[in-house]
Amino acid sequence: MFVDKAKITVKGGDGGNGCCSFRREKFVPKGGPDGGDGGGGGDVILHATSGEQSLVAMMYNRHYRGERGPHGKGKTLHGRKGASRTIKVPVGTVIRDAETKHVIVDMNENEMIYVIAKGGRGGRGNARFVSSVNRAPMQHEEGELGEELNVELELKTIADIGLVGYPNAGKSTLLRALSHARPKVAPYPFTTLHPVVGVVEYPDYQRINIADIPGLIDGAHENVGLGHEFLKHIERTHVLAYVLDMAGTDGREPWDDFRHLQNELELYMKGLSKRPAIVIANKMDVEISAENLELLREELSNELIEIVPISAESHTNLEDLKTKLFDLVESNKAKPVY
Ligand SMILES: Nc1nc2c(ncn2[C@@H]2O[C@H](COP(=O)(O)OP(=O)(O)OP(=O)(O)O)[C@@H](O)[C@H]2O)c(=O)[nH]1
Ligand SMILES: [Mg+2]
Repeated sequence: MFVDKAKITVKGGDGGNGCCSFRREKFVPKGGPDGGDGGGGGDVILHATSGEQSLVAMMYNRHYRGERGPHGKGKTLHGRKGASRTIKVPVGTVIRDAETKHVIVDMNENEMIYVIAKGGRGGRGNARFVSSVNRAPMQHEEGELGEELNVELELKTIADIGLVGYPNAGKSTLLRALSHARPKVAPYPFTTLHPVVGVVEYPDYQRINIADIPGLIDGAHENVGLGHEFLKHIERTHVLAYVLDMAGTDGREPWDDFRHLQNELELYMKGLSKRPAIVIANKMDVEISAENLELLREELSNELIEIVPISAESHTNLEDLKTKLFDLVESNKAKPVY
């Protein structure tokens, strides 16, 4: 199951109480205060990792707590620090305060760590309060409470490249051919129901991420089809790759597809269609495609966009495409995307 929104409660562990105690031992009169400090409560920590693709775990578990710090004891035994609780989230998870809706943190980098709820400090034991005028203090502190808050998590996929196309254009077939990701492929629209990120590897250990995004149709920005729920996963990709069905399998023309897709993106978010982009002309193994490719080149002759003909199914020209995708990502990487 794919979940890209969740609401959870996080609470740092409470600190343990400081102890009030006096040393009592045979032949040691007036042993003095020996109450130890309470341990600090454990934190709740967010950890962004590329190993997670969805927030599904948070649907089943909505409460996350750090461990309480143990109380201090006599003989100046201090409590240890309570164990912290780590929540793994996919890269690209934005965390908001559930009440104010303010963004607390954007977990936008792999292996990023953030303490979302601090554990409370442990209280001091009476051994800490000795002074020259008070040799037998009874004073000791309670542990502080751990921080508690309600937060909303929203996943906005981050990838170098987003595959944008109508249903059935062959986006998932392409991602399967380029990476180890295994999105489902089938000859009916809306096979892909949620974004899948695949890693494309290059001989010199370089890699780029490509996100397969569910098919868009006209009106997607108004929530037609799978709608803008999924357009948000395109927002944070550096480069857009328009995947066009050159065979016109579903009775549309590829150049119309290209214009309509651009239009949908622009209506959803101003400037989105101006992102660096490339056109992937797919299904070139079908006979009619060659003719359509010529027409597409003519139609787009005024645009500064490169058109790469391929066949995702028969793996034709994929090496060339890989190189071009890499170069495009490299030359646009420095610019932040939001
Ligand atoms: N002839 C031919 N068929 C292809 C090619 N690439 C994909 N297909 C077929 O097109 C159909 C749709 O492919 P998918 O990869 O599922 O398409 P998609 O763009 O991911 O579709 P959605 O997930 O519904 O948006 C499947 O039947 C594929 O076998 C290609 O290069 N040539
Ligand atoms: Mg698909």
